[in-house]
Amino acid sequence: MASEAAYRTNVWVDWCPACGNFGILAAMQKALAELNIPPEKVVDISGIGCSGKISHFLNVNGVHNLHGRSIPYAEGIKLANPDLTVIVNGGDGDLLGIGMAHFVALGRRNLDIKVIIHDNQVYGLTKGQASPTLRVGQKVKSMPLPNMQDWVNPITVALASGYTFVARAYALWVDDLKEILKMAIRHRGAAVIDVLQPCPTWNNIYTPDFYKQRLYRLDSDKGWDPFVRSPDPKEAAEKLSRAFERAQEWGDRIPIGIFYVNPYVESFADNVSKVNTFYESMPPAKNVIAREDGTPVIDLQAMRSMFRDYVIEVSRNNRRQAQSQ
Ligand SMILES: Cc1ncc(C[n+]2csc(CCOP(=O)(O)OP(=O)(O)O)c2C)c(N)n1
Ligand code: SF4
Ligand SMILES: [Mg+2]
Repeated sequence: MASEAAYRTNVWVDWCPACGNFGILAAMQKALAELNIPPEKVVDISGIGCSGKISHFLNVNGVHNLHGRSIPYAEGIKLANPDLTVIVNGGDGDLLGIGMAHFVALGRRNLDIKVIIHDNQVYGLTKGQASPTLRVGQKVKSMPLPNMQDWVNPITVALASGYTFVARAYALWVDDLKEILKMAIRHRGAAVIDVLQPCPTWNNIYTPDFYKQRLYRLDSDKGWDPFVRSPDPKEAAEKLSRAFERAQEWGDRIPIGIFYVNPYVESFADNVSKVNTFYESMPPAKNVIAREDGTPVIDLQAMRSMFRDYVIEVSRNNRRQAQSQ
């Protein structure tokens, strides 16, 4: 097992005291260490928000990306180099507001990427406006009026979009979150973990006290089995429907844990391999682009003149066509 310290940078962690993001960072470092994945084999892509700063604090490859655009960026990286463990960290605003279309698209593709939603129900970085996970009628500290829009439920959206690993965790229960993260990373397919993350600076509704009184673990219920254990579509449909039902629960009792896991769905990479038989053995990142002496394999000079000849030919044809009309 690697040491957690191997995944720490020396960048000052500037989140507010008692921010739930600290728990998510610690759980990630522990999970990667216990899975013994070398830092150079991990890529963390984050969006803009307090949550997005995490890629500076994790000693792995990282991209602090545009607001809402982490998922397509991650998809490009994973497709180019399937050997990498690709993780997206984003806020509830980043992933479920501006980035919602990409969030849905990743579920449809079932590409092997892990999405961690830092669900604090606010736009933390921009001073506490309502995010897409704040309920209608609620008013957190910095809002002048109660929220006029209702929420989106990250679990039901993920299930409906086709994610094959869907879970919810709590940022301050670091060991539980770490275990779920490890399972998500081991799962081959699109995974999402909705992490309930207290924001003590702006969110005075969803506080640690609020959660302490309501959270319960799904696996404390003896009959709960979220794992699809055979390729039989009937079993998947039944487990999916139970997951949808359980995801509606948000009141005196709030479930955390694993809602649904289906390892039998083909991923986008499997489908790419069917079209391009070389993809698996020679994905783009493994293509040889230079000889041992550093000269490029492709003759760029020849390509340039081929391209020039092509452009000249096209413009000649266009001119001829225009003259004949
Ligand atoms: C394209 C674009 N639109 C808007 C913003 C302004 N902006 C920065 S962070 C943010 C929301 C952050 O909220 P969330 O994604 O929930 O992250 P948190 O800070 O809560 O972790 C917004 C709207 C931006 N940076 N880029
Ligand atoms: S504003 Fe909220 S989410 Fe952002 S660092 Fe502070 S406590 Fe954390
Ligand atoms: Mg947020």
